[in-house]
Parts: sequence; C-alpha cells; structure tokens
Amino acid sequence: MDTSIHAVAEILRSSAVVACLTGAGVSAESGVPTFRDAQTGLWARYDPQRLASPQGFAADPGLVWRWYMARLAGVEKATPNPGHLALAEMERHWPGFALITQNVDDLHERAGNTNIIHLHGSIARFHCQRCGTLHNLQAAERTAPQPPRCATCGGNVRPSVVWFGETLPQSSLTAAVNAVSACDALLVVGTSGLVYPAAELPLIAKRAGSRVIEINPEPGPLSALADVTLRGRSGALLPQLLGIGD
Ligand code: BV8
Ligand code: ZN
Repeated sequence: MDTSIHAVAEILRSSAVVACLTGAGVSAESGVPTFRDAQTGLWARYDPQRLASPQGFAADPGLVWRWYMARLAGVEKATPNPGHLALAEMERHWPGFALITQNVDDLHERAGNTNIIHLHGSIARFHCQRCGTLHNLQAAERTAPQPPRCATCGGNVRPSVVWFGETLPQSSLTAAVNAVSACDALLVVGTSGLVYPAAELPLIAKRAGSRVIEINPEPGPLSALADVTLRGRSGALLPQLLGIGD
C-alpha cells in the first residue's frame, strides 16, 4: 500500500466520527456520466448547467424532460460500484457515519447506506413546477416528448432536483454543515469542488478542526485544503481503506 493510503488509514483509525461528501465521480465507475464529462452523444451539444436550471426548463420543457428521462434510465440500469459498497461498510464501522451527497442518483441507498443527506435532491422523484404537488411517474411518461401535466393545477411536472439558481433544501444544508463540523475526518470523494454551496463544506470541516481527505483522479480547488490526497479512482481506493479491496 503506498504511504498516502497508510496516512489515510491512520487518520481513519484515530477518528471517532467520520463523514463523507461525494460528487458525481463516485458514480462514474457505475457508468453514470459526471457533469464534467462531455455529455455523451445526443446531449453533447447542450450545457448541463443550462439544462439543469429553471430558465432551461421554461425555455424548452420537453428538451429538459427528455434529458432527465435519459439520465433516469441510465441511473436505473447502473449498479453500485465497489466505492459505493465501501462507503456502506464505513457506515457499519463508524456509527453516525454521515454520507453527504451532491448526486441525484440512488446508488448510495442501493449500496446500503442509511444516513444520507441529499444536497441536490433526487432524479427519481417528481413534483409540479407551479404548485409543488408530488407526482408519481407513469411508464408512458418516460418516453413522452413533453413533461406530464400536474393533476392539481395543470402545471409542468419536473424532477425534484435542485437546479442551478435554486436554493438547496435548508434542512439538508443545515444537516450537512452540522455533520462536517462535528466529524474528526471528512472524506471528499469524486467532486470537482466547483458547485456551491456544497463546495464550501470541506472548508467548514477544516475550520472546525477536521482532517480532510480528498479522493479524486484529478487535482481541483479542494486539493489545497486536503490534509491527504489520494489520486485515483474511488472504486479502487475506498475498498483499500477498509482492507476489503484487491
Ligand atoms: C444556490 C442537481 C442560492 C441537478 C446540481 C457561490 C460562488 C459561485 C457560484 C455560486 C455561488 N452560490 C451559488 C452559485 C451558483 C451555482 C454554482 O455553484 N455554480 C458553479 C457552477 C459556479 N450554485 C447554485 O446555483 C446552487 N444554488 O446556491 O442557491 C443562490 C442562487 C443563485 C445565485 C447565488 C446563490 C445550486 C447548485 C445545485 C445545482 N444542481 N445537481 C442535476 O443533477 O441535474 S449540481 C450538479 O453538479 C450535480 O449535483 C453534480 O454533483 C454537480 C457537479 O459537481 P460534481 O458532483 O463535483 O461532479 P463533476 O462532474 O463536477 O465532477 C466529477 C468529479 O469526479 C471530478 O473532479 C472528477 O475528477 C472526479 N472523478 C471522475 N471519475 C472519478 C472521479 N472521482 C473518483 N473516482 C472516479 N472514478
Ligand atoms: Zn400543480
């Protein structure tokens, strides 16, 4: 095992409370494309930040709806990778292990984590853009060219994710700030550290005296504040930290 893995294992061994912040990179090895990856095929010419916004939805509800239905199908086909499974093992190892995620997929749930804080909502839940009424997706709506209409007010139904320009659910953000402020060590896995306010959490942890561990094949804005950085894929590195990997 290389030294930095040793350094991280030592930090984790001496930590009573561990928390984790994940981004799209933790789902990459499950075949769910990250935001940073060029959008595949049909979506290559669209900017995800434009599509994932109220303005984008207002401008072309059908285009945004079809983008989410394509992503939802990809998430449902995906399965948790060894990185997800290692994080579920960590929850068994450290009671109170808080898993804060920017991801809108349910792969952490399917891997077995139960203490999950979703900062950006869920791609598998839907509500009316106008009145907020919850909506159960019908099979035929998955291939419809336009979003369904709300049964209550006739407004457009949208995915219950947080779009750019929308505020995060206050309860989730508060829970996340509390979790990173109370932990001895924070694992920051598979996030570009570009999206706020999620990107603020490692700094809050650091200021509260936590050790910050970055796991990412690429350096980024969060690398400077990490106590230890593991340069590599989460699917390979996370299991090693538990000695359960290859
Ligand atoms: C808000 C749901 C109040 C939708 C998403 C302060 C400063 C600057 C800008 C702002 C700011 N405050 C607000 C903003 C504006 C904006 C923002 O942050 N813009 C950025 C781009 C500059 N933030 C907001 O609008 C937020 N709202 O703050 O409200 C407000 C409003 C307006 C103005 C001021 C204040 C709402 C943000 C939430 C947006 N919704 N998702 C959907 O998914 O469709 S964010 C979306 O992007 C995903 O959740 C995704 O998680 C995220 C991208 O970040 P990452 O998860 O890090 O993924 P990414 O693709 O970027 O990177 C992948 C990483 O994985 C890479 O580092 C890669 O190296 C690594 N990787 C790849 N493979 C692997 C790997 N790592 C490990 N293993 C591997 N195998
Ligand atoms: Zn409605």
